[in-house]
Amino acid sequence: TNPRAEWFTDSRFGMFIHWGIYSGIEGIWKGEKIRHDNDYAEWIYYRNRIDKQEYVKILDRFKWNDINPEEWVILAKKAGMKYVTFTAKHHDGFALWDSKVGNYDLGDHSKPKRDIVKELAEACAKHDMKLGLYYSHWVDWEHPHGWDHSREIYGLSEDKYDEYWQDKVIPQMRELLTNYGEISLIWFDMWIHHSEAVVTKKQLLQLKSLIRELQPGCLINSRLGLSIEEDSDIDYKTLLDNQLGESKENFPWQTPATVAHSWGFHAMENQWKSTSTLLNNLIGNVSLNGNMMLNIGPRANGEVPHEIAQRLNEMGQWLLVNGNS
Ligand code: FUL
Repeated sequence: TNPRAEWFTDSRFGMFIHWGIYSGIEGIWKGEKIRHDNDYAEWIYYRNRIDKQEYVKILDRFKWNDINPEEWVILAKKAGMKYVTFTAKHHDGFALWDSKVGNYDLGDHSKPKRDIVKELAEACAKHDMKLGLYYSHWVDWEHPHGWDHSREIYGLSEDKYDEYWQDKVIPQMRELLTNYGEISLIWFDMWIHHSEAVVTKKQLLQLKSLIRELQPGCLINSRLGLSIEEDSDIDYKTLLDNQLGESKENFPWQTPATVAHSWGFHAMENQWKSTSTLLNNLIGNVSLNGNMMLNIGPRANGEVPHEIAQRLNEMGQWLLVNGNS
């Protein structure tokens, strides 16, 4: 067993937070009729080939005074969750902290200047909550040499990709692991194996050693792109619902889950799971020694949709009576 991951296996229940520029678009771009298999709100920039300047301008509409990440942490606490994982950088490449790497980050595009990672880190410290960060390392739609499906068609050169890696991924991860106190886990997001991708094993190992060097206690998921079988130093597996058969093996694992469908806030959401379904999923995971990380997609003003808040509160009430701690 992996002593680093003990707290994680014991935690059982965490909160995933998808929030970014896309939250202000709410899932539909200029009357878009969804015809793609991927209709996630957080994929809208890519799906509609939105112009980068136009995309970042969405931030001008954000009501900065209303946004208070502490409310997300308080909700997590009430739900009985033990950690939160925030999308510091999603596939759109926009950094939701005050990054000195480039100028595609909240420090350069919010007035007054905001740093959501910092605010969240402070709220977590205050409420005794562990903080994890989602970082899209493999996919980056903003950087000219980052990976996306359409660029791949023209053939991405490994040299150019390495420029993206060394100029953006490594220095940004260094910032995240240096400036915000303890980071309990990183949730990388690469759903294919590195042998099928432009990213190399060498790059992934470089990223892993950076984390081990700066935050030796920080957990790393299998979506770094290296499997646990290949590298026993990976801390936990990311499993999807249809992979739960695998979960009986002896390693820490987690399934990420949504309350409805999209991860980012979507105005047309209509497939809300019931509280009892969500509780059943949680219990199912726990019975197989796993974790469930349930997602909230707050609106641009930070508000958590009431459908989600209600279910989380109900789960918390159930856990108060039936849970262990
Ligand atoms: C996927 C991403 O493509 C989705 O947008 C979302 O973040 C989900 C948790 O992981 O790989």
